[in-house]
Amino acid sequence: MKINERKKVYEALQRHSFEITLDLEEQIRNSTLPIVIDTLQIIHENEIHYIIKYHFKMILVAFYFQKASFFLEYQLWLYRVYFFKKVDLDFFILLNRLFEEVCKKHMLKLDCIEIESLANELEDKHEDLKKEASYKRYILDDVEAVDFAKNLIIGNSPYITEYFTNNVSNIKEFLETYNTTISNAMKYVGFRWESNEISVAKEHIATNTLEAVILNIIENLEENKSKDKHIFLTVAPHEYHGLAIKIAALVYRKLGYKVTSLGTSMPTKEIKKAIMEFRPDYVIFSATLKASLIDVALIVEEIRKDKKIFPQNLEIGIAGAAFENIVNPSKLFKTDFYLSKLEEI
Ligand code: B12
Repeated sequence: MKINERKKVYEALQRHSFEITLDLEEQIRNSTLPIVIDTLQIIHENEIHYIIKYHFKMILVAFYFQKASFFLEYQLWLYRVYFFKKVDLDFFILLNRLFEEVCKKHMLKLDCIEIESLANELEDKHEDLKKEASYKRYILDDVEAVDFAKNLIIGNSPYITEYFTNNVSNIKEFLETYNTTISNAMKYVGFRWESNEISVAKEHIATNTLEAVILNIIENLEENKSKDKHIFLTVAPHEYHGLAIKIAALVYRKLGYKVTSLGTSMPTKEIKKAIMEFRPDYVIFSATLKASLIDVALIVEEIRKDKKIFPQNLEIGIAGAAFENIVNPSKLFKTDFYLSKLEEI
């Protein structure tokens, strides 16, 4: 598809996002098809709303970046989650076809041709994705990380504190532990949620237990000399995954940087206002959800266009799990850098 066409489809989808998502949700809720009725017995009402919201965002991602693979990767994750919940995965083919029909109602026919071809592509890959979702398991050989994770899930703070006391006495050791045990343990927690073995509540307990101990550990590490550079950290709009930037903020302060962290749930307008107010040297967007890729792309585009922000001496960076598996993320997102690890700053 030519760049202009893809932009047209993307813009049409954005323009009609409200009608499309609302209509689709209604179609699902009012459907009398047995597969939909059965699925709604398993998937909670609120969950359907989120599935449609993320589905729409991932279609935007596919058109914005002209990469159907982003959508298919997301679809595989979705299939894994709902395979474990025993949903008939053919439901998602129906969802895609309904999406296509709804688009045809609200958008120009010409703009829907590419949406139809994306739905066809998914249908072609459906059986393979189903098979992959049914056997793809997260196997973690790191016994220490599994133990660590199990203790996080039950909120065993004394165990976590002792682990850090035994393994971390300086920033280098902290980073080693962070990139191995902690990262693996949290992935393990996520996989247990994905495979329907633990609840969101337990994900929260794990995060809160880790956060309470880890921030205290970093706080007590020795500080480096001041670097006279100001880092500004923020999470992609609409995301709750804020632990990584809380850790990043503290680590960078210890490394001698001046750090301003906006945390989660900041609207784009406020982020831009804050950049103008604080005039940092670097602004870094952290994103974890694949659906946030579109939010990050749009915010970077908006900041770059803003004449009140540029030509300020500002470098824009990205970091977070959402960018994993993307070849050259900084090129794709038109940023100055991408960090896969804290120490890459
Ligand atoms: C804890 C957690 C939550 C917590 C977040 C609490 C909080 N205060 O942060 C809660 C329960 C709120 C949550 C909610 C959701 N989550 Co969640 N969550 C996780 C979990 C288990 C761990 C994330 C985490 O904190 N890791 C520890 C931190 C330190 O590591 P990290 O974020 O991965 O960051 C690393 C790098 O990416 C990088 N990095 C990140 N930011 C930055 C910034 C800088 C400056 C630098 C240098 C580096 C850097 O550094 C870290 C080390 O490598 C992951 C599992 C996983 N695989 O990660 C799922 C996971 C991310 N969640 C997921 C999902 C789907 C959700 C929900 C949609 C559904 C749900 N589970 O409830 C909602 C989303 C709500 C929303 N709008 O954001 C999926 C995402 C799937 C996808 N690919 O899009 C995952 C992967 C679970 C899974 N296996 O399916 N979640």
